[in-house]
Amino acid sequence: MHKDFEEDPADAAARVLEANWTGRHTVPATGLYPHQWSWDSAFVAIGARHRAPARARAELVALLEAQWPDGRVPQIVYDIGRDDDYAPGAGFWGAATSGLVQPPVHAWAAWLVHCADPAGSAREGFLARVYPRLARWHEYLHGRRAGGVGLPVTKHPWETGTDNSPLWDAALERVPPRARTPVRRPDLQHAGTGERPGSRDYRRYYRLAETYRDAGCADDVAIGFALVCPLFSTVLAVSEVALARMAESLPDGGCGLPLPDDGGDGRAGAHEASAARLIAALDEHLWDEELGLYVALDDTTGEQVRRATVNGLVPLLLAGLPGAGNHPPGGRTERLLATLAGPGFLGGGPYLPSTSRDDPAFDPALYWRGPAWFNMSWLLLRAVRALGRDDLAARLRAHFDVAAPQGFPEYTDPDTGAGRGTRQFSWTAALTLDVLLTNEQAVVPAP
Ligand code: 2M8
Repeated sequence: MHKDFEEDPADAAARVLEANWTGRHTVPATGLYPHQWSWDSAFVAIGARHRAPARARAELVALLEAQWPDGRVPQIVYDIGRDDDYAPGAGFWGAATSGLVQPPVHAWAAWLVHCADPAGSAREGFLARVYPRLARWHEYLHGRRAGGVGLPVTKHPWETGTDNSPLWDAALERVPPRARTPVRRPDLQHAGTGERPGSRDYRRYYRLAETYRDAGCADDVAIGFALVCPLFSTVLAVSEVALARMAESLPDGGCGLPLPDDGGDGRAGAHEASAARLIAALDEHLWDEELGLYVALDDTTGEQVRRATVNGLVPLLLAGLPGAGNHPPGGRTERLLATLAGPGFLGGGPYLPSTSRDDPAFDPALYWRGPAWFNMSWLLLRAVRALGRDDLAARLRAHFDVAAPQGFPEYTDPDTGAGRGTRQFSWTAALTLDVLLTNEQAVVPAP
């Protein structure tokens, strides 16, 4: 019998995080992803907080140290010694980090990390250290990244974290599949071509990244891709609530940072208000009554992108947020739960697919177009737990049972649970650890 079968799954998961720790941060996977990735580090910290809270804090602090002066937290912080092992690298950006971003899960992660070890956090002054940077990160998203409907736009599929989702297909089609920079694919040494985006998509990815880079990563220049994503907007709202809890916990209510214009209730009140604004905009502009979930919005055309993906279920998290009021309105929570349990998602097979089984692009093997990802199972698990739906929670939790026996794969087939992509993948290990070691019911716990 393989060693992992004998080992306690939590010990096996902790071992993966240990192996992927470089001394400064945790790589998502030593071969395929050899640098520090933004939202991966947030998920890693969420898992690491249980057994290595100081490490979890260090993970987030290291990422936030790479913050740009304009407030953005970069998608990738490069390990320069390994620049040939992933493309595009630091040489492409002419900088130590990528100029793109990823979904803002960080403040939520930082709050969960704090709550797991408040004494250690206080000893290190963790909140006082990270809160101002996280607040500036959100200001960047609310300011320079505000789209027409007041929700943040993503400027590249890589920024969505769900890179190859059919949500981005139509917008990507408009990008010429020609880049000046030769496209290198070191990723294909570590994952099958059938599991990764195709070369035409990669040429478009490069073209967009090049255009953004050459515009000095300025956000007021149209580069041909500006998409509002329900997942990105939702985690920003959850993270705003986490920032409110942080501000309340700090002795000066927020490190003496200036109050935003509408900060009548102090910084905590301003974060709550900001979450409420995001939620209202999401409800007004991203709901799709026919599909029974939220969809993306193309900020260039003003049109909704009507594709059913797991991104559109993630707003269920907002139903469990304290202070989110009557959200989602008009029975939408029940409708979302029905979609989650319906044939396109959990009703059609054992694990939660990234793209609905009913969508024409559904492919159980292809990266973000069908496979079940552990971070998505984790986000929805948190949502349904907060809503007291133990039946759905048990279904989502079952995904984590197949992680350790298969060496913590990057994702799995949504029907068979067979591992796909790379192995010893950090967020799979971290979130498995979290599911095994916590029973938290609240989306954002009280201090
Ligand atoms: C994947 O994205 C990178 C680019 O950022 C890639 O495909 O090379 C995505 O799954 C993304 O969500 C993730 O953060 C990254 C590292 O795990 O890999």
